[in-house]
Amino acid sequence: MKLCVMGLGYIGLPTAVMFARHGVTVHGVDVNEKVVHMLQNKELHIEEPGLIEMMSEVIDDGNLTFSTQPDYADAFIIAVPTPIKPDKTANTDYVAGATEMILPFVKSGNLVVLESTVPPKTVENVMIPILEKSNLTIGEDLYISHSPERVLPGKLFEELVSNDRIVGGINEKSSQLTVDLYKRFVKGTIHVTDSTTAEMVKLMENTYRDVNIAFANELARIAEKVGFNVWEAIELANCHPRVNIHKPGPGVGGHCIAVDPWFIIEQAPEEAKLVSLSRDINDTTPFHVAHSIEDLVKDKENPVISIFGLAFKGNIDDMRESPAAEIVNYLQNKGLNLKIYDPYVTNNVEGKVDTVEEAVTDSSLLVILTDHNVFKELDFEALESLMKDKTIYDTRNMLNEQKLTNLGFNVLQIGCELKR
Ligand code: SAJ
Repeated sequence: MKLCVMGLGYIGLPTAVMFARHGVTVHGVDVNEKVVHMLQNKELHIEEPGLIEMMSEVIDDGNLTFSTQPDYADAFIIAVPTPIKPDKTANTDYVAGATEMILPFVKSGNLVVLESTVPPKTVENVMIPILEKSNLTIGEDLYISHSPERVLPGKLFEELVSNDRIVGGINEKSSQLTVDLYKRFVKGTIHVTDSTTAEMVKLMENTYRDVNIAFANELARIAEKVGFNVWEAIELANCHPRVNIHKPGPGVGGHCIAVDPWFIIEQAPEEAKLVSLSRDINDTTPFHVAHSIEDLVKDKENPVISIFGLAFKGNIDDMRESPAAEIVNYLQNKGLNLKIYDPYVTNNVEGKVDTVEEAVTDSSLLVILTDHNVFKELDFEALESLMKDKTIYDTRNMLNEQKLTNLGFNVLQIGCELKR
C-alpha cells in the first residue's frame, strides 16, 4: 500500500508518520522547500511530543520519504491549511492547489481523502471539479472522501489513535476504502456519513465550543452588571446532570475555534444568527477585559501593569488569534506601561521581560491572561514585596483567591464585581 500525503504541517506530518508505522509506504509532500529539506535531514519545523523519534525510525526503515512533488500512490491525503481571509471567508486555494498537484498522478482505483477543515460543500464544489479533469469517472474509478482532523496539538499521537473518526465519502465505496485506510491505526469508532455532513460535523464541534464560551462570557458581563459571582454560579449550574457551561475568560483564541464558525457563517449568513452573535461576543471580550484593566488603574499615577500570559491558552507557546495579545496591543496603544511575562512564548513582543521579578517590580496591577499551570506555583509571598499595589486581576480564575487574600492581595476576577 502506497500513500501520498499532501501538506506536512501539524496534521499531515504526524499522520504520514502514523501510516508509515503501520505498514504503509508513505511519500510526504510540501510546497515549502525548506520544510522538505529539514525533514529529509530528520529536523522538525513543528513541535510535537514523540514526533522526532517516530519520524526518524520510519525514515531509517525506508517507509517515509519527502519531496516537493507528489508521486503515484494508491491513496492521497490532503492536509493543507485553510486560512481565513480578511473578509472572514475561507481561503480554499491550498486545497485546490494540492488537488491540482496530484491530478497528473491519480489512476483508476485511487482514493483521495481531504483532512483539512473546510466550509461545507468544498469536496463537491472545489475538489471534484478539479479531479474530473483526470478523465476518471468520479465515484467509479476515483474515490473521494472527507475525514476531518480533530486532534489536539500536544496530544496528537494519542488522539490520532483513540479519538473517534468521521468518514464522509462521496459514495459508499469511497467511505469503505477510507475506513479501511484509517483502521490501520484508529482504535476509536469510525463513523461513516456523506462528505458534506462530515465537513459540517467538524465545524459544528468547534462552533459548539465557541457558542458555549460566548454564553459564559455573556454571563460574566451580566454578573458584573447585576452583582454576583459568575464562577460560583456556573459551577452550581453545572451540578445539573444536563448542563455544561464552559468557562468565561479574556476571549477565544487559536486558529480553530475562533475561525471555524466563520466557515458556517459564509455559507448561510442569514441563518447563522447565533453563530455570528457568539463570534461577536467572543471577539469583543478582549476589549471588555482591557477596559476593566484601564478602569482599575485609572486613578494611579504612571502605573506599571504586569501582564502574565501571551499565548491563546495554557501551557503552549501559540499566540495565534490570542486574546492576550489583543489586550496588550490595546493597552499599549493607550500609552500604558506593561511588563509582560510568558515563559512559553519566544516571539519578540514589546514590553516582554524574562523574569517574574522584572514583571512585577513597582507594579500597580498584576493581570493573569493565560492559564499556564506555572502561574499557580508562583511565590506570591516573595512577589508581594516588589509590587507597589497588591492587586491581582485573574481573568482565568486560576489562582487560589483565599491564599492570596491572606497574603494581603486584593484579588479580582472577571464576572464579579470589580472592587477597587
Ligand atoms: N476557552 C475559554 N473557555 C473555555 C474553553 C476554552 O475561554 O471553557 C478558550 C481558550 O482559552 C482558547 C480558546 O477558547 O483561547 C480555544 O481553546 P480550546 O482548547 O477550546 O480549543 P483549540 O482551538 O486548542 O482546539 C480545538 C479542539 N476542538 C474541540 O475541543 C471541539 C480540538 O479538538 C480540535 O482538533 C482543534 O480545535 C482543531 O484543530 O479544530
